[in-house]
Amino acid sequence: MDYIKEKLIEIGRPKAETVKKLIKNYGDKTIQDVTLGQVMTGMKGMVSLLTCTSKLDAEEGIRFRGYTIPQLQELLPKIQKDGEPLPEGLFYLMLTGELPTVDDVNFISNQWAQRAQGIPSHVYDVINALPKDAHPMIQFNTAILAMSTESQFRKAYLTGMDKKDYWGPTYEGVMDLISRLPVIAAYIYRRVFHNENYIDPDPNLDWAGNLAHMMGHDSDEVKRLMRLYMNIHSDHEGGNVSAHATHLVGSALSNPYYSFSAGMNGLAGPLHGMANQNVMHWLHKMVREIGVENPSEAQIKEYAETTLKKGQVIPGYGHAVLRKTDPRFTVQLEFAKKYAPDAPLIQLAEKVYKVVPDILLSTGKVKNPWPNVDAISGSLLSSFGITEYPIYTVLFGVSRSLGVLTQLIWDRLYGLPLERPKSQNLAWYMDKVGYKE
Ligand code: CMX
Repeated sequence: MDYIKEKLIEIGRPKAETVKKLIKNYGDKTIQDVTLGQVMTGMKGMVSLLTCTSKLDAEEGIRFRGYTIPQLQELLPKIQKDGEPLPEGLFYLMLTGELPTVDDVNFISNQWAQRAQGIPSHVYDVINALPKDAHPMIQFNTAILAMSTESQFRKAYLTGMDKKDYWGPTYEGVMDLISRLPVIAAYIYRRVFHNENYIDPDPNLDWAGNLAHMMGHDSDEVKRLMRLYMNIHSDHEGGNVSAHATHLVGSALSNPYYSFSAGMNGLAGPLHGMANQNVMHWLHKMVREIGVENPSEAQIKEYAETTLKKGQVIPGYGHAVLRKTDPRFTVQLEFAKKYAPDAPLIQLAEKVYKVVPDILLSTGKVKNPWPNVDAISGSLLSSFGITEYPIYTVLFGVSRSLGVLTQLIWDRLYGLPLERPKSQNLAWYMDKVGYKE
């Protein structure tokens, strides 16, 4: 058993005991009143999930195990002193709650490099059977499901194991799956956009650096950008669609591949991870329709207002929880200013940022008019040469595996049961609040 698993037993067992005692001794305590509005508007703010990896504050943004993004940029191990932290370190932090040492990060990097070699050949056959113009998220999700033939959890479950040990093969499956996602993502990228001209992994590179390398973007800057991208998209508490879907499906003891694939199907929605691609469509359509490369603020305003008049959303803006500019937006803008200060797409994204919040506020209904992570991520990737927009949500998905699959390991460590909320019909709700037609 590796030392991380030993650590998880040490940390996880007492926590599982606490969960049991909470249910037994305090299970009938009311923790929150639920309003009809909450139920009917996507359960916003309804406390109903147990997640330890990260916490989202409406004003401040995300904290991973208590640390903000700027704090982690200082505290997590990096390759270059002025570089971005290695996502391996963030994974270790989310999993154990402790800041990693350089040795911890190297251990995970090596583990992932070794495990990445185990992708069975049928996974590539399955991808190759799909048309090349199938959206990369279709290819990505299909590959994830195809990899579930390797599920260690499924095999262990069939042998008949003790419930409290389920987390062990879940951990193994998660480590396998995370290690293989960059290889799959790069394979799809090269298949669709680079004439099937594939690039082997470099065993000396870290997980995110290798992804950039296998995609064919080998510069130091793109590797740094990929580390940043993989960190900031990794986790956003438990209630976002990709995390919640992974957790929900996992609660049926579906293996990590099934569970993660469910999360990725959610990520592929335009209100969630697909927004990064849609932002680029929106920007390019704007430039095309206005007819100039560098539209003025007045022209952007008019275009944004037309989008709203058509009953469409402005992608990259708004959030179900956040009520301020997303710190994941800010950190990307800072990166762009440092490494690509003159990139036209970044300047355009900044101009949109000046104009769009006021327009959204003026609707009187948008609760958060500020940019989210997707408002700039595509402009940034594009400015560094990754111009093929349909791959952006796949990259988001590779990153998201770090958080949601850590949450899945913790679901098993806590011993959480099958999720099964109660549903009611419309008449029940009308009756409950005394509504009369
Ligand atoms: N453009 C136009 N209208 C918007 C809007 C936007 N960017 N954001 C919210 N609204 C609208 C909603 O559609 C809703 O309209 P109706 O009352 O007519 O249905 C109203 O404002 C209230 O919505 P809200 O409570 O402010 O927002 P929600 O919590 O329901 O939705 C989100 C949040 C992200 C889905 C929404 O802001 C949105 O659609 N944004 C654009 C898509 C996007 O960027 N998604 C990525 C989010 C981050 C991620 O997961 O990656």
